[in-house]
Amino acid sequence: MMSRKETKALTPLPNLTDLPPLGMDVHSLVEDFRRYYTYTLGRDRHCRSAHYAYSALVLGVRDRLMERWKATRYAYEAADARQAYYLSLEFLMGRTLGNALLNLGLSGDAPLALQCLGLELEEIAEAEHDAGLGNGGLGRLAACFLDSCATLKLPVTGYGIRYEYGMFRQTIVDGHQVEEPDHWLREGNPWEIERPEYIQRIRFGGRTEFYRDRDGVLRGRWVDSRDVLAVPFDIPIPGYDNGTVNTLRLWKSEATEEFDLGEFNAGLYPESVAAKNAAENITMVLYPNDASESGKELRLRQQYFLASASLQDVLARWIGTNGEDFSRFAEKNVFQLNDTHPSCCVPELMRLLMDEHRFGWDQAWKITTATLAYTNHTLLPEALEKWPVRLFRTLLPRLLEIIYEINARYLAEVARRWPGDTERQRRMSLIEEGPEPMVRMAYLAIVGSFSVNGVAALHSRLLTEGLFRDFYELWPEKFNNKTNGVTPRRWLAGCNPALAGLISEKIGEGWVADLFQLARLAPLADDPEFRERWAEVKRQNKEHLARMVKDECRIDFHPDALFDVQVKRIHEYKRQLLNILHVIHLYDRIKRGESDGWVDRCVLIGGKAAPGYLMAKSIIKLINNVAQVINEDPEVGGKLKVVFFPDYRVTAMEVIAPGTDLSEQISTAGKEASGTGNMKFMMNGAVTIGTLDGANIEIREEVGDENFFLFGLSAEQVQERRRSYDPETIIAADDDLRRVMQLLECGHFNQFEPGIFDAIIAAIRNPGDMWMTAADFRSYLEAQREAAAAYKDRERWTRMSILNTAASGKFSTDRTMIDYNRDIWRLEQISPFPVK
Ligand code: 26Q
Repeated sequence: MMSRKETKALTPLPNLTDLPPLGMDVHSLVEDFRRYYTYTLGRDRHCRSAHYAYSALVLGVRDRLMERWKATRYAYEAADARQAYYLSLEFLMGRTLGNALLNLGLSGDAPLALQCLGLELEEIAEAEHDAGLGNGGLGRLAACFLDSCATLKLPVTGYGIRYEYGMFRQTIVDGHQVEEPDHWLREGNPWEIERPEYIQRIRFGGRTEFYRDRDGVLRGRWVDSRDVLAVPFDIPIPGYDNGTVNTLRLWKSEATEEFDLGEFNAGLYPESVAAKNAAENITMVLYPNDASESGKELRLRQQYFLASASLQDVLARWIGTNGEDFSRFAEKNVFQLNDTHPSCCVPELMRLLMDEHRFGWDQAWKITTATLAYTNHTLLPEALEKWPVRLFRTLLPRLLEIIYEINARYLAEVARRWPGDTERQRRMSLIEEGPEPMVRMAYLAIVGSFSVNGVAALHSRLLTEGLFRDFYELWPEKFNNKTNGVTPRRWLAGCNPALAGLISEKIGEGWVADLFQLARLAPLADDPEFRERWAEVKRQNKEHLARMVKDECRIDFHPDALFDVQVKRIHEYKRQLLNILHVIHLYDRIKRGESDGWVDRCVLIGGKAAPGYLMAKSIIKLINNVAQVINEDPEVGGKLKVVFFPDYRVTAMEVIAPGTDLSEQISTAGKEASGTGNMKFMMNGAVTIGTLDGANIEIREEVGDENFFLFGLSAEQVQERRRSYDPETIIAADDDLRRVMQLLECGHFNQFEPGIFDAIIAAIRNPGDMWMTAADFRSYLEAQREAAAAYKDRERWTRMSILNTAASGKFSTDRTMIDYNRDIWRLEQISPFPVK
């Protein structure tokens, strides 16, 4: 590997980058494609690989983004705009091409241009790998936020990590999940621009030294550290039809020049290469856990690496224009922390201001707590991040000192507010005492931020009543709700062109950037002709989904059947188990000849399990075994089909959501912070069967309870019932559940694999079952029966479908970003300079 050397500085001519705008017509696209394909990529008509056609197209599209990118940056600079930075360990972007074409207004002309060359866009687009730099909801939310911020012309930059390996690819072998590495960058990534001119240096290890600076002030300084470089790669984020292009900056770790082989004693050659590797390992792989993984040093390195690189980048830009005058820094900058993962920002910003920019504690604290804001994404106490103090001491010693100082000063405030309440001080301390003392990252984030928000109304309320109650009592003004959303560009206009076309035909195209306009569809639910067309589009989308299921799972889904879908990470609280118990019940009814008034159903379940989460992996195995028994039974036939769809990811959801009738949102109430898949399904005209959890509550409020299949205990009832929960009695009193348990327990689905589902069975029967699967079984069955009856009445179902899409306006991330901006960021919308 070459080291990074300074190149000689140039004085560029003023007109070096002044160029006429690129054509946005079919002819210009064709010409550019040919030039890139032939000269830049050096291919000709003998080349059969879709990769090069894809690359040639992307290079042409990227040029058009590039000129808007510059025009946007200049406009932000000229306005001296206040800017926000969205810091996230995850950005689950999926594919970029289709979205870039849509937002640039090229989704009509690009396919025509390719047609002129005898190529098909759909086929070429398949060559793009998903950028799977996230686990699930939190990562995809970050991606949707970026799209909406660009669309709203908000000066927001995303900061993340450029993982060499993204979310693992999931294959299913004998019904078990098998993980394969996702080397998504192997064929290069034409969307990224490396920017070595903005490299930052990140410290690890070492110790603190105290010294007197030139004014005689005592200061700390981090010495004997082992340093790593952070190299930025920028990805353009276009707004919809508005000329704005924002930036997602992803950091890659590299060894510093000190690791250069030449500088090492020849005898230490292997050690020096190993040390270099350790530096470059930091950004090697995404942790595939969607709940915190305890104690892994490399993960803490990643978190600090992102926090430090991003803060230093913003500070360097500030100093570039303002010198060391930070008086207006907090006025002009705000950092949004996506969960606690980047919460090292709290002590790191303090360190940078004090140790590197000579601030005193109070001034530094003022700036820190005026610029950081924290979003929480979980209610599960066990998922709150904690790191061993011991690990901080060796890896980030200077940060630990600062955390202790923050803690001492803030606990003094707690003591002033509640004198003598030592129990409360212990509870609220940033340090959890015990045999292995831990840093409580959520508390650190709350103390260091001026805003703390949850992601749905129920979630935000439960945070202030439960998990963060003490903090709410201390600082009620910090707490607020920001209900999640999804971007309608990807999740309706992009993934469902047939439905988007029908909608635009009736109400115009304004809805794409103003989703509340979908409300104008509601009256059309009474128009039989419109319903007919709506149903026809849904049918086409179901055929498309059925083809994908056939290709992936070798099972036939008939589009007349009710398509019943649950896709999300596999987790006990999300209760894929409840879904499969219902499937077993349907099978039991067929086998017992109880199929009067039957409604044919195709059940699709998909999602990844964290590799170390054994229960989640058993649930995948159970779904696969149940599917096999049902699909192979000729007596069941077309009445019921079940698949476990492998490798669920962004690109799969783009086919799944448009083809779904019934959206399963069945978490134990009080456990799902928000959910966002629920919103994608609703937007695409699926009806929800769900509990009163997360954003389901707001979905039901918007669409009306007659257009939503509600079941199950409320969050309050769950709490209440926990004390006397007795699944044995529930099972004994419910013939349907008893028979389902009997089928499971007699080994009907694991004839040749004795005992493999024992842990699952025990969990259902356990009075301590946190997820209370048996408690909601009966009510779930009844809701499912209602859903089937509603589906049978095609007119009624289509009406419900239309009304769901019509009521989905609130769940656009445009609305979410307007809320963040009004209450937290307070940015001005800034129009880019025209591309001339
Ligand atoms: C933390 C530390 C170490 C390793 C991994 C992690 C980690 C990684 C990812 C912890 C949590 C996550 C992801 C959480 C997540 O996706 N939460 C979901 O966020 C969505 C967006 O707000 C909500 O809609 C979902 O309800 C919530 O579960």
